[in-house]
Amino acid sequence: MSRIRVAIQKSGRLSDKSLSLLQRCGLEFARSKDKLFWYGQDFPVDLLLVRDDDIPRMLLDGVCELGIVGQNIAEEVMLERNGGSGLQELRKLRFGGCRLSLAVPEDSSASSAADLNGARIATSYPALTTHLLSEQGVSAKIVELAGSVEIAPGLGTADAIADLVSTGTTLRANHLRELEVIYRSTAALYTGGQLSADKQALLDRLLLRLDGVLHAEASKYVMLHAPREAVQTITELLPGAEEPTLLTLDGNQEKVALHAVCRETLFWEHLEALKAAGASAILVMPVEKMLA
Ligand code: PRT
Ligand code: ZN
Repeated sequence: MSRIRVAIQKSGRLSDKSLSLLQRCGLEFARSKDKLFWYGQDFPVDLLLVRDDDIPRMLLDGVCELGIVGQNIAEEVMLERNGGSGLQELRKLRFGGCRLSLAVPEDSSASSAADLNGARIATSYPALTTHLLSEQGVSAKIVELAGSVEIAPGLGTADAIADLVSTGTTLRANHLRELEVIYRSTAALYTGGQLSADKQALLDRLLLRLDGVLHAEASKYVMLHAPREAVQTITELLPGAEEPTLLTLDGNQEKVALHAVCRETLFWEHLEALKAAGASAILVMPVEKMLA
């Protein structure tokens, strides 16, 4: 029987969330001694634990059928190969979010990407940065660095950097100012190309489970008390909710209990708006799995 292999990052920012996502899809693995290959139990999907930078190439070389990696890395590899196809993004995932930003020393007079024409820009993403800048008509001299990009301007080896940012702490610690976001990235699930019919059937089963998990993550089950006349307004305020269930409250004619599944992220602002519309006793519960 066919099996498929999923490559995930061995140790880094994406590791725990990638593994936990697969586990929530019902996959369980026998952890092997060498720790690089974990055999899938019950479901024929095995795990490869590798450096994130190796994942796109492993997909293109057919070493594995699936991989979870940052879009930043997948895009870089695709552009390196002149957009030469190969990687296909199957699903965006809800972790690993960051932005690729241009940054300059705090005292620089640059105010936008256009001011970096002809400048030396240090980055670990040379192809992506060149591509994004050229879309803006900016041509820069790329200084490729594998890591510690943020120290290049201080060392005098670059005038600016293009690096991943999440909180901005690294930029501030190095006296750099974020000039412009040029790309936004999240982790995503990729495949490397055409699969045989039996592997495709396996992938389809896995994607069905994955979609269930991803929808459930964004969804919440909401229970609240609503004045009868505000039911319509309150339902419209619940993001992505359709046809709520209404239940009578014993001994209370003015209010009903309203239960609904919100299929989109429920922010504090939504809850505040519900309260303002007359909702009370609001309970928000996680949804563990969801199949349409
Ligand atoms: O060893 P291996 O090669 O597998 O790991 P790695 O060190 O290359 O990658 P890792 O674990 O650091 O990042 C893996 C992926 O996480 C990246 O490819 C991105 O898709 C995503 N990601 C999300 C980030 C960040 N956020 C991030 N903040 N990757 C790197 N950073 C770095 C950034 O380069 C900078 O040095 O964090 C610093 C900035 O963070 P703030 O919070 O100070 O702004
Ligand atoms: Zn890496």
